[in-house]
Amino acid sequence: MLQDLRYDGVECIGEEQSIENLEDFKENLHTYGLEVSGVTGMWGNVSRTAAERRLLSLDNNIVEHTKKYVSRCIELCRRLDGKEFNVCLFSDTSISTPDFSHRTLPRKQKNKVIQRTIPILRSLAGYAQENGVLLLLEPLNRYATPYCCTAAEALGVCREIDAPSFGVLLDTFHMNIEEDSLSAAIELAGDFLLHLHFADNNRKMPGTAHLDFYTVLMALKKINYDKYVSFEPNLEHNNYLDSLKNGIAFIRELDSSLITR
Ligand SMILES: [Mn+2]
Repeated sequence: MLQDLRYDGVECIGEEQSIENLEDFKENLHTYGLEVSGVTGMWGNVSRTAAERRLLSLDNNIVEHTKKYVSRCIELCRRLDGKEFNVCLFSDTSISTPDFSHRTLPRKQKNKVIQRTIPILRSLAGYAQENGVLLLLEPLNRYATPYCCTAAEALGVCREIDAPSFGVLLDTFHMNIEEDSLSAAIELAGDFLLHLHFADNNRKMPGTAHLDFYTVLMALKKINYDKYVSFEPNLEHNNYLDSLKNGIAFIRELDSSLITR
């Protein structure tokens, strides 16, 4: 079905119990000519377990617990023949007040906190490399975390880490909230951009709201982006088939119009 709709692969969620029998799952996908693009990290308020994953913690047990989670997801990704796994920067409430205006926490303080993750991410990037997997930093938005909300911030971390296995994942839903320009953010990320999540401005399937995917696709074309893009919508209903069909038809059509325009 996914193949008929012109999907090339699937992105799996970073919870080990989400896949019962890994080998069967892989074989099923391959039968239909589908690949696993990668594994996406379960961070923040998606679940109580996810909320316990915080790379920016003053409690070393939490940092260690989070490092173990990332390592296990890297291994899961390798076992699925996937290419990438993403981290997001969540912190303890004790070291960050919510900053919904970006005016509560001074930039200097934010950078100082982000700096704490550099050695951790560097070592995890090394582990990712050993496993043939890319470790990607995904900027979110101010309502999720005050740390790392833009392509520029993620690139700053990337440059410091300076490892071939470390890059950036951009998500159009978060970009719509935080970036001045969708295309400028993509162009800035350039060769460091190794995966994208697509969702519309209201986090529904692309094409259902008003995010400018034409501009997004044009910018991707400009940087010669040739990696995976995966849909990451929150659907309010269970009619996945229609959403899968409409989302990819919308993006494929827009993409082919770029060539002929
Ligand atoms: Mn995302």
